[in-house]
Formats: sequence, C-alpha cells, structure tokens
Amino acid sequence: MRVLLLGGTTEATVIARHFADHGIDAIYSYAGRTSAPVAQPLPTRVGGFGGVEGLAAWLAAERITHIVDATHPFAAGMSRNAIDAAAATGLPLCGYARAPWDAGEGDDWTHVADIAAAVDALPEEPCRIFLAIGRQTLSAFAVKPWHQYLLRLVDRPEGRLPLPDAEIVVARGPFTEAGDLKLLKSRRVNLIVAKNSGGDGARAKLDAARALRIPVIMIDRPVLPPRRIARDLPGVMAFLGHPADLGV
Ligand code: 3Y8
Ligand code: NAP
Repeated sequence: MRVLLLGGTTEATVIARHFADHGIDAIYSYAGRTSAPVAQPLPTRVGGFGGVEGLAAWLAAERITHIVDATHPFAAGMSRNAIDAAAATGLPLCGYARAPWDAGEGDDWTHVADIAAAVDALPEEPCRIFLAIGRQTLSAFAVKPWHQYLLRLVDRPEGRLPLPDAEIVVARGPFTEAGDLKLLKSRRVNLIVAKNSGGDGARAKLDAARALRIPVIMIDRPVLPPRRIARDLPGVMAFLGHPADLGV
C-alpha cells in the first residue's frame, strides 16, 4: 500500500500523524500556497501536479495505490482533479469531508452561494468588515472600496492589495474564540464574511461573532462530484482496509 494524502487542513495533519504512527507508507501533498507550511511527519511534496494528466502520471510513477483527499472544502479544483485522475488510473479515492457549520441560537447568518454573491450582499453604507476568506479571492471585493476591510492572511502579501482601505493581520490558525473576540472588538468589526469551511480551525470567529452579535455573510461550499467519503479517522482506515481498531 502507498497512499497520496492531499493535505493543507487541520484534519489532514491529524491523518498524517496517524499514518506515521502506524507505519503507513504515505506522501503528504501541499499546493505550496504558503511560504512555510507546517511540517508533517510524512515525506512531503509541495506544488501542483500539472492538472489531471500530471496527477495521473505522478500516481503511476510513485506507484500510489490509494488517494485520500483531505483538502479544504473550498479546494474544489484539487478535489475535482483527484476524482478524475482516480477514474483515469483506476485507483481508489476517498474524500475526508468535515461537516459544514450550521447557524445556532443567537447567530445572524446570511447564506450566499459564492464569492460574487457575498460581494453583492455587502451593505451599501460603509462598514467595518472582517474578510476572513484569505488572500486568493480579495480582488472580487474591489468593486466596493468604500468599506474598511480587516484581512487575516497567512503570509504578508507582496505588492499592493486590491482594496484601498484594508488592514492586514498576519496569522495562521487554528484560532481561538478569545483571540477572535479581541480582534473583532479592537477593530469594531460590524460584519464578517466567511467561507463555510467547517472544522474547528476557523470556527472561533463565528463563536466570537455570536457573542458580539455581529452578522455573518456565510459562503456555501462548492458542490463536488460524487465520491467515497470518510467523516472520521476510522472511516479513512476502513477505506485503506486497515482494521478500524488500529488505536484510532
Ligand atoms: C497552504 C498550511 C493545520 C492546518 C490549518 C483548517 C484550519 C487554520 C482556517 C480565518 C480563516 C482561510 C485560509 C484558513 C484556515 C486552517 C488550516 C486553515 C482560513 C494553511 C496552510 C495552507 C493554507 C492555504 C490558505 C489559502 C487560504 C486559506 C487562510 C500551512 C495555513 C482563509 C480559508 O495566501 C494564500 O494564498 C492562502 C491561501 C488557500 C484561502 C484563500 O483563498 O486565500 N488557506 N492555509 C496549503 C497548501 O499549500 O497546500 O501553511 O501550514 C492551512 C490552514 N488554513 O495543519 O493546522 O483546516 O481549515 N486558511 C477559509 O477557511 O476561509 C483562515 O482567518 O478565520
Ligand atoms: P484549488 O483551487 O482547489 O486547486 C488549484 C490547483 O492547486 C490544483 O489544481 C493543483 O494544481 C493545486 N493544488 C491544490 N491543492 C493541492 C495539494 N494539496 N497538493 C498539490 N497541489 C495542490 O486549491 P486551493 O483552494 O488554492 O487550496 C490549496 C491548498 O490550500 C490545499 O492544500 C487546500 O487544502 C489548502 N487550503 C485551502 C483553503 C481554501 O479556502 N481554498 C483553506 C484552507 C486550506 P495542479 O492542477 O497543477 O495539480
């Protein structure tokens, strides 16, 4: 058995630790989006594969027998390519799906379908907006430059930002409710834009928003083609044909 673990999330880090602790032959894969990704306890590769064809060729060259896609729910391009490459090579694939967040008592969420719909949903009057969606999709918000934007990025960006009135906080999660409460209060944030990433690593801002009664524009995750899914570590181990009682 030789596993490709497509990573870049908190859950992928947990799976990598489990594979390493149980001597499972696996390679961890990062896209190379950040300057210094967290080190993993597995042999690690960084960078794209070169589309579906590049991935299929890589899988053959590396004699991969199983693909575990534990990428972020918004990494839809990678997940679609992995599904297509698995079909092209006949290799088994399992996606690790973390449940989306649901609004609870005291939450004031507006669900939108994608980034463009989030921009449309912004109020016309100037607000202090925490854009908690990273760096890659900031340019979409340039059509509404009159807001004060608070950005949380993993790396300090090179060059100018597409938003004239933006403050950058450089931080890599996972985040805490106390830390996010402090951040939202200190910047007097009155609106949050977030991706429905699920998981624990980015949940803190939503708990802080509830406590401070700040409305949230929640971007729903992209829909993926059908694929086998595991929702926990035993599900991943069962996919690999390892007894689930492997101390998971
Ligand atoms: C490169 C690896 C771990 C994984 C930690 C999780 C939690 C913290 C929360 C906010 C939201 C955001 C962003 C976020 C979170 C975890 C997880 C998660 C959101 C790292 C990482 C990589 C990336 C890529 C980066 C994106 C950006 C998105 C920041 C490492 C830290 C906003 C997503 O500058 C860029 O190009 C950044 C790009 C994709 C979204 C975007 O479009 O800008 N993640 N994040 C991975 C690779 O190269 O393959 O550097 O160590 C991983 C984590 N980010 O092991 O503990 O699991 O979700 N990541 C979002 O959810 O909206 C921050 O600030 O509240
Ligand atoms: P994406 O848009 O879905 O993928 C675009 C291209 O990036 C892919 O086709 C592939 O290039 C490359 N790629 C993506 N993930 C890769 C991986 N793990 N290993 C190797 N190549 C990868 O990707 P994204 O949304 O930018 O996410 C990139 C990484 O950041 C992923 O690891 C993801 O888990 C992590 N992440 C993303 C988010 C988010 O909000 N999108 C949040 C947290 C973490 P080729 O076509 O050349 O193979």
